Amino acid sequence: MITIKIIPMKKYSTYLASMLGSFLVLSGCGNQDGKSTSNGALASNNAEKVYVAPGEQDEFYAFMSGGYSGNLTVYGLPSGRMFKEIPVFSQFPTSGYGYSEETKPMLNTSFGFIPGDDSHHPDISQTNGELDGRWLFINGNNTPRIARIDLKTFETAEIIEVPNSAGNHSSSYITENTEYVVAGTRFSVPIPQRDMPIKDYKGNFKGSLSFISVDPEDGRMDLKFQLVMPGFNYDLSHPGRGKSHGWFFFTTYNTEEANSLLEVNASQNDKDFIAAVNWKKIEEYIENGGGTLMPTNYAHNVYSDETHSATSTMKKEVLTIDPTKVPGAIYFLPTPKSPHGVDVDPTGSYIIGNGKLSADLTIHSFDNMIAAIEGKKFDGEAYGIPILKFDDILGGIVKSGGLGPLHTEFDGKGFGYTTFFISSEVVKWKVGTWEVIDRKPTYYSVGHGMIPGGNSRKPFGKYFVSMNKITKDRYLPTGPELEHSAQLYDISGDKMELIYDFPTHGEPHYAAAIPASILAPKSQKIYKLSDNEHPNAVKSIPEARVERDGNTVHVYMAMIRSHFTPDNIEGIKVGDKVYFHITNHEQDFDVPHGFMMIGATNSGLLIMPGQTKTTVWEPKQEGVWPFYCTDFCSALHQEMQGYIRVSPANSNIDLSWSVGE
Ligand code: K7E
Ligand code: CUA
Repeated sequence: MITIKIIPMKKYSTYLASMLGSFLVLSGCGNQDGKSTSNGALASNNAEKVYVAPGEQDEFYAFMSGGYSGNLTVYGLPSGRMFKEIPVFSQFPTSGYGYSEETKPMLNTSFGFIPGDDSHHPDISQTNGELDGRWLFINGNNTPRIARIDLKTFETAEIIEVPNSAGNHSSSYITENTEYVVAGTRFSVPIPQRDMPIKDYKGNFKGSLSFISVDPEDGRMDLKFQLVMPGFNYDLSHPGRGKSHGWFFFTTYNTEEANSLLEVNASQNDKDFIAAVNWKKIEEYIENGGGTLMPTNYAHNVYSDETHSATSTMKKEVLTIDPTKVPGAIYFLPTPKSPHGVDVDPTGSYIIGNGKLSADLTIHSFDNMIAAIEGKKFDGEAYGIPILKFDDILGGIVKSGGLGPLHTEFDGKGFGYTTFFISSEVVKWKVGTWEVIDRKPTYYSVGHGMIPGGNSRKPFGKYFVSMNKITKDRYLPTGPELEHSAQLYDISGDKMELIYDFPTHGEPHYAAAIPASILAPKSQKIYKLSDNEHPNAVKSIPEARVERDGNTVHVYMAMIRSHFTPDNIEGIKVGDKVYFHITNHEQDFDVPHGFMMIGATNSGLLIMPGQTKTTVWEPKQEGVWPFYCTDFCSALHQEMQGYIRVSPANSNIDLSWSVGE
């Protein structure tokens, strides 16, 4: 017992000392630089670069993942102004998402109703490798899910659960025609899940890589197949593009297959792997009848803009692929130092491994990889999957001089920008010559960086956003909890220039941005009342009514500036369950109405023009109880209210309702 503990602890402390040592030295000088450069950043020409005058609009939309908020926030660039929080995996009282009867099914999973998650990586749909601005995909990391956001309505349109997965981290990146959105498991687990000793992990746990097809017309997702890979940790992923379209690359760490104190035990191998997956080969294999259907259970939740309601369907099987059965489809690229991000340059020629315990960036060449595969130059295999030789596939090394590279973005002008967590900086380097061009500090400990379109064949290389993990002294203190900090760099010139800081919500691991000129013209303004197919919609005032069915009461209600129809209801009894189905009759942009009922153990609702939403109230006490509109909708907003008379459970007062009487 004792020896087992002592050996790793020794390594552990050496390792920690070396990592912390460099962290303290580098972030220490980063701090001091901070004081001086931040004065430089206040130069008036920099202020002008981010100043969006009152009434003017931003150049880009930036969608920042919400991390542990489970949501997605929308910002303008360069102003850093927040426009909206889009609820995705979490209940959201602001709008009633996840609380209204219509949206509860969106949060259904095989584990039941889950009101929160941890969202990491948004990615915008593409056509021919360019952002098309139709949808945005984002992963739920904890209870493995992928959501699709409709970029016309900026609402969550669909959530698909990913079975046989745990820690859906290498997600939700898309191929260059949005053929697939992928998911990869961070934690390998028994597949199928079963009761077994944890110590038997090695060789028995598996990691799934899931390919989810996206319907080119309506964006609907469908889990096409799942590769059942060796039990490593699959961390991040990126699609090939251009010449490497048809391939997908996934980083792994913990090829040691350790199941305890990974901090030490998963850092033993000098190199882990990037898994290169030829998904077109796998498609062929499936077309020829390959793959095995495995029984499973996962939720597929779809929201309809016509019925304004979501439905949840439980799916019962998944097509699994044994990688050793598809020769030529999967290879391992040895990559030093526990790589975190894997990124592919806009031409698709280079695959960048960001070895997080390293100073250097390993660049694999796609052409070299293909040549090595064709020459069958392998360096052994892992669980039947061929390992290519490091030197054969190497395209170059960026001797960065930084420490702890995590992620790389591209500007479309031939440069890569890599974030370094430990040395708190972003380093600009030249694709092909691998020389370092520029470096700037970040405040502090940057995770991902983001360039609008940086994940596509055509980036818009004007700004770089650094998403930092530590905020410390950047803003006024707000108690122990600080929002994370983003920093905006102007990258239009040779040298990067830090021009702005702004706080972000939750933990934006990654972000995706797109020119406003692509999205803004398509942004929907209202829902047409005439298209409303909600089964409980009140589309004309005479349809407003109240109906009793045993102890259940349905209130079919309409709202328009500045009253509810009906607004007085009598004949409700203690112990009833009252459903309010409320339709907003406005047909003007930006005129929502809200609804809150005293004592309702639920959030309120915010109902958009033309939309119907439902909430439940269970009156517990006799009396006359008000409800009101929560959104200041007109000069007579305070008049937008109503009463419900609640009588004893045994009373015989008839149900009645009225407005204006
Ligand atoms: Cu935070 Cu992409 Cu989840 Cu790196 S990940 S930082
Ligand atoms: Cu409707 Cu305020």
